[in-house]
Amino acid sequence: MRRLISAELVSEHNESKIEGLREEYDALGALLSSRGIDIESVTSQAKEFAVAVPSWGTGTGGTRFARFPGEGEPGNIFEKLEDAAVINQLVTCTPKVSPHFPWDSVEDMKEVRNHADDLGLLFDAVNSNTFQDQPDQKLSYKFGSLSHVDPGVRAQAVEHNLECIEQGKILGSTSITLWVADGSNFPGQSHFQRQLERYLESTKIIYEALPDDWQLFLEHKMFEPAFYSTVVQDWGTSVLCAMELGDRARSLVDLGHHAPNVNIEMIVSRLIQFKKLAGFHFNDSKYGDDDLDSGSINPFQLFLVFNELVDAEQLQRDGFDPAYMLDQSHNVTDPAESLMSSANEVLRAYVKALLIDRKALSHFQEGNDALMANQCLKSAYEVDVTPILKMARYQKEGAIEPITCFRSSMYRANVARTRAQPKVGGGGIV
Ligand SMILES: [Mn+2]
Repeated sequence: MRRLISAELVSEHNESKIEGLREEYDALGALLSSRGIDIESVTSQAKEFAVAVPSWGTGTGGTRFARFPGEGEPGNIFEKLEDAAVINQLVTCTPKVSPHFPWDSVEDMKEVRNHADDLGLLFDAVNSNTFQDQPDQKLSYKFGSLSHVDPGVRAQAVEHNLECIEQGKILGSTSITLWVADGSNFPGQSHFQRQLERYLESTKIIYEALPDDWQLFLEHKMFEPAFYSTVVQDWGTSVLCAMELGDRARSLVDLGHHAPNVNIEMIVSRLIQFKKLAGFHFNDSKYGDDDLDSGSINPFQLFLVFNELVDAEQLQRDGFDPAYMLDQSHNVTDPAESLMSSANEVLRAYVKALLIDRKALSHFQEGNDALMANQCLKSAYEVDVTPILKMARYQKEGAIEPITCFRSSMYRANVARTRAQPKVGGGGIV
């Protein structure tokens, strides 16, 4: 496996930190032991955790107003994979990349697979794009794609999804995520029911074309780019469509795609209960779909989501196998640093959820002891698990402090010398 940051640099970084880390780790080990928790077992679970990186997240995102790309950003799928490999080398929990087509399409997708193999990366869900027009495209998606009133546009959008599956097969993916921008901007513009019927009709063709070991993930989003209505606007519509399609269709939860203050952890619980949880697009949000870095605004909510996930994992719920991915728009940071920080925050939420005393929690729940039940959750949330995250990375030959190590490697400045100048300008919401 090719490493883009020298192993010597990473081990020098670790050498300077390991002594302090051992002390912190032992102190935390003693605290956890007093609660009946074996730190080594938690660390080994942390080492197994993985969250995928979106290929598009390796570049600067943007808003409707502007995009401010940084020097040395990746300009194609090969460079995106290189950045993803650096991220995984340092954080050790992001071994998969989720590609987006046609952005990541090349003549011979086998070359992409080989490049990823060489870098020690695998592929997560493939993503189709029917929310913008491509230069050589026959019909426009201005008024929708899979639910468009024109059967020709719907057929074109279906065809694109089938091509995405073919490309995904070459890459070794086993799922496709559908997010469509279809909706309306004016009351009266679209007939809600007929629009959803057309969406389902198109989606059924995609579902039928899935290889036997593939799943179809349906991603809902409340608003944007359509600002009055969206065809798959919430988890209710998403799960109804998934139920209509069949067992291999499930609902994907993007944390930013809900109204403010929605109880997302409860949605997660419902989807688990009915075997309809596809997985996640992790990010954070303050007002709407802000696409902010995971754990940067509301880390407690992220913890509560993982409380549900760990509960299902420990109960070994039938059919529970969610796909974890980051989906953020990095506007003011180096995308690699944001992705490293976010992978760490998602892992942190998972590890904290592992510390919850579920027997005690259940006891308080059954006894209607609301206050103690809440304190039981909080006592896990309040533990600083940083030493476990660091030790998990150290034991997997990653970096104890990934962002510090990344900066000292000068990776970005080095690739900026050979990569094409980034394009400045227009909006770039993805
Ligand atoms: Mn998403």
